[in-house]
Amino acid sequence: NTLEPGHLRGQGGVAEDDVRTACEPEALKRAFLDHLLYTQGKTLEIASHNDIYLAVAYTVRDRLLRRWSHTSSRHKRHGTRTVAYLSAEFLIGPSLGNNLLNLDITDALRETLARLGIDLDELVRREVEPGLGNGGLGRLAACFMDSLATGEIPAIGYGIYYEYGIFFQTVVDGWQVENTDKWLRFGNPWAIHHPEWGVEVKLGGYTEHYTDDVGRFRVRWVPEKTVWGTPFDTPVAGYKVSTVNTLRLWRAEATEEFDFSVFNRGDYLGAVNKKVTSENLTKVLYPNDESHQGKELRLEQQYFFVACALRDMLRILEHRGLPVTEFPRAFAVQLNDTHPAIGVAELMRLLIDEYLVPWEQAWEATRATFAYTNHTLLPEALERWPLELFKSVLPRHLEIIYEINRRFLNEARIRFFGDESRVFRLSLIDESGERYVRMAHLACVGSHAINGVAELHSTLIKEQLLPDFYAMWPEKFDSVTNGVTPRRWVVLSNPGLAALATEALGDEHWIRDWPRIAGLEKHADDAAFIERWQRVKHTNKRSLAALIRDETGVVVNPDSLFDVLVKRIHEYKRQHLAVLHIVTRYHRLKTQRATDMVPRTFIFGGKAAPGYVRAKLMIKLITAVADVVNSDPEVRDLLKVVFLPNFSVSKGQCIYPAAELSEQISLAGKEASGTGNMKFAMNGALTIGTMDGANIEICQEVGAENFFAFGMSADEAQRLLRSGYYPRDLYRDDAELRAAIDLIRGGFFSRGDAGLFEPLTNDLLNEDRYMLLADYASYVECQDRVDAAYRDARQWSRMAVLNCARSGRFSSDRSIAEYARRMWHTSALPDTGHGG
Ligand code: T68
Repeated sequence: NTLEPGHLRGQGGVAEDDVRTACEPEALKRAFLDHLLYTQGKTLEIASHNDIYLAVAYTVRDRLLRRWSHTSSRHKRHGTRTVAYLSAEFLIGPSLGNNLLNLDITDALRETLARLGIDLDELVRREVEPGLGNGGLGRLAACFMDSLATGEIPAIGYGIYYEYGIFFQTVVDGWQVENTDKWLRFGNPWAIHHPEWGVEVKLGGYTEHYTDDVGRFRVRWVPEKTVWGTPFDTPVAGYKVSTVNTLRLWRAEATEEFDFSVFNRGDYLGAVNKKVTSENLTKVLYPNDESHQGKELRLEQQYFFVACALRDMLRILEHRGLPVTEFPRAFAVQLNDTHPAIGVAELMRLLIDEYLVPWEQAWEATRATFAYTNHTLLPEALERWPLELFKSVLPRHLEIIYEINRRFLNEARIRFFGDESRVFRLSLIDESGERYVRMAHLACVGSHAINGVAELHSTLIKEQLLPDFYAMWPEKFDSVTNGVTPRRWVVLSNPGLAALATEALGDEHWIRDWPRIAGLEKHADDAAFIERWQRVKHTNKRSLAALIRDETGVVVNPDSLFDVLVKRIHEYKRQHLAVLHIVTRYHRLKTQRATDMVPRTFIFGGKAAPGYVRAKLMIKLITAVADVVNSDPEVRDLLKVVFLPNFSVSKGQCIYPAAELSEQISLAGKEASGTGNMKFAMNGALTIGTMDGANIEICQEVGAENFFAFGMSADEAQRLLRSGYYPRDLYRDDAELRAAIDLIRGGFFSRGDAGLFEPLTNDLLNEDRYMLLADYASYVECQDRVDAAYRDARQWSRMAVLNCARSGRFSSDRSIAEYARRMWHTSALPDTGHGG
């Protein structure tokens, strides 16, 4: 068994292997000191924090490498279908703690380092995380990589090695300020660079059509420029299994150090400039979630990583000695939203232009290869590229897309005889005004499966987003509810809860089989268990309170109700609805001396897209209300409001375990799924939420009596909108709502500056696209029920236990099992224990 320390003995392993592979404290110590000296060039006496961190990281990475290479040779030998998960974002979070957990060496290493006077937990806490994603979509990709490895499913994650990840957020005078995220400054010990697997990627230029020597019709793409892509491979270990999969992220470089034609003309700076331009390609992650801007560089990024990924798969195919026609049997390619959808045209291009496969055969292979996951219904998030821009970057792909479209629309004309308006709607090219390439349509025609990320979302895709495609191919449409990994989001984040669960359930099987957490249910009425549960929660709350104090200076009461809203800042997510409720509470305190209120701490966190002015104003509103409320002596600790800057994976790990109330308050029909909602529930927070996304499924699972549901359903909201929605009438008729809005727009929270929040308040009164005012009364009433419930601490904890115990469905292990069975047709390839 490769899991046994020192397993290489007897397999021809030599002594040096021990320092790389053995996991006993003595071996770990030697390995660490070796790396400190021979990799970092330091002795313990003069080592910096970073030297120590890197030496520890290399020590841990060594322990992944043999399994990693065994995994890839096993995959090669068995030729099992490999999942290629294509995503522009992988928000993996810090690696050290996760790798230690999955290798099962946390305690051994902690003990070893402690003897050297080093605190492992501090190294874990201070680790710089790669912010290579915006939010839910990128984090989902990371949870999926963990579950694929744990499920021992052959998989490679393909994406971009951004030099700058999502910006680092600070708050200055209440406003968001963006700072660059130089996550690579001190080195990244987890990735291994493989320049030898570099790939050339063409961009721009034009095409030439010609007939080759044997009379075949051929196309040549003459690019304007080429860039060089090289992969950075990060091992992704499964939990206590020998499988180690790969996350392969690509960085762009110049193909030639200098462009000699320019150089020879004496334009040295011009030549170097071209190199810099190529390297700009993977410089920075676009920080906009849920909004599409047709930027050329973004299209180049998308094509770049997809082209690298497909080339890499062809290289692997060849290495396995398989012909190109075996592509779909070797790979199942999952498109994480439309960002990699250009892959459909790129695989076609490779097959027909470079491998000379006939069109029909190439098309069949392409469709058998791809599957597409949609993550949003918001119209502004749907990717469409202006035709001219698209043509200037990818001239050959545009031709291929035209041909795909021609054949597809002919099929549609026959299927929907006489219905030209439907053909117009189905087209891959939007011709209603300025012409665009519709990436979701390309993804649909080029895939054998299309899925939404929660039940409601999948229904709305079929009924509203892509109804014509659904009419054409109902069998392609599926639904896979998102999930999150319990390894990171419970075991690593909430060790107190993990220990309690293991004790109550009698073993650790729940860590790989999350539905077993249901076993906690029978302890929900056990007073001793509840008391321990409460102690864990209280400890977590105290840690979060300390973090809040360190980062914001605000002192919060750990005995107050921790009410948390953390996610990207967006109007549809309605953080400002939470603010209206807080202002209503404040107003009650000031006018009714409502001192019997349950003390609450409202904790906000999340980033706004730098160009999203409204969202940034929402942050200012939160901080402005916080300033007033927190400094009003009359309020005491009945009400505290905190905006915790730079919400990230690491921050999440401190926040979810300490939360008691999870705010999931998007307008029904707008949040595709949500995944934070699941992290909260697993950690025993109760949800106050709308019937949106996966909230609906969480409510079903935990029981309506353990869930604070409010607001309109998606149907009700749409009906109200259609029948005429007049937010000003609601304002006029609801005194508390009026008081809250008037306080904000009268300048009470902005030192008399009545204009500051006007863009927000005017919008609420006049348009209110996300219907806050329609849900306000229901929300506030529901929050009053939360107070009443919280007064009975024992009963509250019982409900919290039930939320955790009934969250079994929300592990990403379940999501991955569904994708594997229904869309990828892959299965696990476990290690039989007989070496590589
Ligand atoms: C999220 N989408 C959904 N997008 O909003 C959320 N978009 O409901 C869902 O749970 C989650 O995906 C996982 O399915 C995003 O996070 C982005 O971050 C994004 C980034 C770039 C462009 C568009």
